[in-house]
Amino acid sequence: MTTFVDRVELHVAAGSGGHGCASVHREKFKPLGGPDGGNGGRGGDVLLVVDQSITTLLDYHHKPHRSATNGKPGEGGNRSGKDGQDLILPVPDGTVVLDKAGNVLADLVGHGTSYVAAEGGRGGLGNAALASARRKAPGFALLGVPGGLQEIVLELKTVADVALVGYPSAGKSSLISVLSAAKPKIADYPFTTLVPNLGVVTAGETVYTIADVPGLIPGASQGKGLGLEFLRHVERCSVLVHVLDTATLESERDPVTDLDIIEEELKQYGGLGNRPRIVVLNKIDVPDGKDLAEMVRPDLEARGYRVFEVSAVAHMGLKELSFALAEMVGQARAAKPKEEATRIVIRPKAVDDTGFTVVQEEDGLFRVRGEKPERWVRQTDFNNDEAVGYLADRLNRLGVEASLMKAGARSGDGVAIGPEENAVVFDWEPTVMAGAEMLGRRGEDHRLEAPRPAAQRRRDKEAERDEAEKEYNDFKPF
Ligand SMILES: Nc1nc2c(ncn2[C@@H]2O[C@H](COP(=O)(O)OP(=O)(O)OP(=O)(O)O)[C@@H](O)[C@H]2O)c(=O)[nH]1
Ligand SMILES: [Mg+2]
Repeated sequence: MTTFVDRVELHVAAGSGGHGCASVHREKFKPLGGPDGGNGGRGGDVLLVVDQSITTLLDYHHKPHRSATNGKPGEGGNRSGKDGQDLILPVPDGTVVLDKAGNVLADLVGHGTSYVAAEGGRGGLGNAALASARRKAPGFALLGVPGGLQEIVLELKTVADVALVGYPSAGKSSLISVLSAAKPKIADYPFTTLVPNLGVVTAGETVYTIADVPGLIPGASQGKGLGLEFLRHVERCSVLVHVLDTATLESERDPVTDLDIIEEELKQYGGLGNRPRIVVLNKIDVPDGKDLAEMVRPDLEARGYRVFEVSAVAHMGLKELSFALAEMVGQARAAKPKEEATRIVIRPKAVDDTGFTVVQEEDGLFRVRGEKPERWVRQTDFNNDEAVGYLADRLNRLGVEASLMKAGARSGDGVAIGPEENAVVFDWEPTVMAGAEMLGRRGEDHRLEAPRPAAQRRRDKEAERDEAEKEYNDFKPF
């Protein structure tokens, strides 16, 4: 059974906003008491939050679809709908968030660091909130905005100060087991370690973490053995340790050749070139091993490496090694700029919410893009003429009409608002949109003067509410 997963695709859906309510206050002997439809609640966000007690992305491997709850619709009597609940997804320290194309969206390091992976939709305003001096009795409300849907990739890059690399069976896991309290699996067959192990070492005043990765073999960069896949777990380390086997029985191997081969594979992986490295010659409890270690030591030192002779099994040279590592980790930490606060909330990249663009596409279609126009379209109940008129007013006030005109759009041209896969397309009627005011002042509800029979009004209202509710209930992102 898998117990460790370090890369998952995650589909997150934030909650949708609840629809606003269009309702008219009713009292005995006071048939039209004014609009009293409440606002819809906000949809919940989906947040990723670093939790250091979590070490694997396994949960998300099993359940890759996560959604926050929707806001509730507003109700008559000025009752607002409840907000949806945020969904908090705990992730391990060192989780990198990427989009499907592989672009890094966030790098989550430090307990409590959080990232809004999908934003909840706004609730729609009820007709009470939409009322104004000019529009005393709006017969419509705004729809809730659908919650954001995101497909993201989570990748775990273990956060360790020291990383051990080397051939299979060189003794990397054995070293972790004797330097720290961690108890990784150790055995005399290659590729015992299938996933990185992490241990905490205390040397004097310094406490640091040490990790190993599955053994590397020649051709790892071409996918031989377990390949280089796990090297991302060493990317964050400040010190690399080459663990070299002085007691291998394979005839074509010796510590210096092993080192060259591992270095070549690291080079293929890339990005680790400037990391300080030291060499550990392990298994000097074996007499031949000790001899070989003495023999290669000058050669390695000539290349500029600090060399440590140790035996993980016989506990030789360990203290010296762990203090040397502590010193190097200390230097690396001192060189690093102090991290401000660990708790940073990173939001998805800010959208410019004031602007919009109008572009004529090859097929003649005019496309309007912009946070506001796109949201307004989603908030509009297209079955309600008054709501459509309100949308036209908003677009007009933002200057969309004028820009379309400037871009050469003429009556009857196709206009799309939104991205290709999710746009509202209509035939442009500038006189209707720009001249919306000419059709009579919107909001002066003729029903105030000549009310429909109460039963009819109730039926209309119920039908409207039913429809809004149905749409709300039907909205299931997955
Ligand atoms: N004699 C001797 N044997 C050792 C020493 N260190 C490790 N070994 C043995 O070498 C074998 C491999 O050790 P591991 O710690 O599992 O090696 P590894 O580098 O983690 O190997 P992979 O996980 O396969 O990459 C085991 O049988 C260990 O007992 C040592 O200092 N002396
Ligand atoms: Mg191992």
